[in-house]
Amino acid sequence: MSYTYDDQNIFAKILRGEIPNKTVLETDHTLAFHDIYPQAPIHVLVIPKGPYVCYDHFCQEASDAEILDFNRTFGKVCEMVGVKDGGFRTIANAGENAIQEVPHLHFHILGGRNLGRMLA
Ligand code: DGP
Repeated sequence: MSYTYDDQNIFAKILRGEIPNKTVLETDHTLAFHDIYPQAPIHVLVIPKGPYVCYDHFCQEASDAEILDFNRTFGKVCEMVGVKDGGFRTIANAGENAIQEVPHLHFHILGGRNLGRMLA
């Protein structure tokens, strides 16, 4: 499966500085920022800076440096926003069935309340 990246998506615009964001952490390859429509007291998005539509795309085409940076940044962000003690949920929607709204890979980090069961 090949992916086509739309560089007019909202996160591409955030990465280009065309739309403001509330940054939690920025590294060479990764940006983490607060979700504009938080679904929990803590709701942060972690995105690679590279043009990847979804996690599968990222895993197939990102460099080792990008993958390492994304994962290490994810861990640092969890520490920074304080979700580790109470626990948290990570979601990465991909494609139509998951109703992915923004076609640029993003990991949601949700925490700060009991999130209920997801896989019921
Ligand atoms: P998803 O359905 O997984 O594609 O989630 C997209 C998320 O992106 C959703 O929780 C709302 C968030 N979002 C959409 N537009 C913006 C924006 O302009 N700024 C920020 N910070 N978040 C946005």
